[in-house]
Amino acid sequence: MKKVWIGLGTNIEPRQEHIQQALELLAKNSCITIRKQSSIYETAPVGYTDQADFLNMVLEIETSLSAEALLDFCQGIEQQLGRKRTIRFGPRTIDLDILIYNNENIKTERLIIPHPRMHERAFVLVPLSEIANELLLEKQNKRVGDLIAELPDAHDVKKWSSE
Ligand code: PH2
Ligand code: MG
Ligand code: MG
Repeated sequence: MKKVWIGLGTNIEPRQEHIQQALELLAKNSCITIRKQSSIYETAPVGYTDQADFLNMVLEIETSLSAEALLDFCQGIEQQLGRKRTIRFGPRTIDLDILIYNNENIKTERLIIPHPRMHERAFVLVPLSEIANELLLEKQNKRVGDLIAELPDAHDVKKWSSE
């Protein structure tokens, strides 16, 4: 079994439903067990800023799937939830990013793991710190909690509630 962290993001309504459906589809796969899940956070768009705010969260899962097979499964969920790929970093019904896979370094046409931008993204690190504050990002040689302390916008990432 591999230990894997996955980041979820959505900024097209109904956002909460998209997250919920993605969680259900992941949980239904007999090769995947969700071990931990962060709260849901509301975050300002990063990269391409002329779009709606996101809901983001992070999961720790255990899986027998290879990284490629997990990517296929995640992309299948994105398609089922109606994701259209148009603008890079643009609006999406759901985005599932494999952040870390079994502490492996993977570089293929389709996949770079650890996720190459995760260490600088508050919308990834803040939810991740809730479930893995001590996790070491080997490339940066820093723990999640220490990386957050260096981010100017970490306090903008706030827990979201549906009420
Ligand atoms: N995802 C992106 C680009 N920008 N901004 C926020 N706040 N949350 C995201 O999930 C996000 C983003 C590309 O995947
Ligand atoms: Mg992404
Ligand atoms: Mg993605």
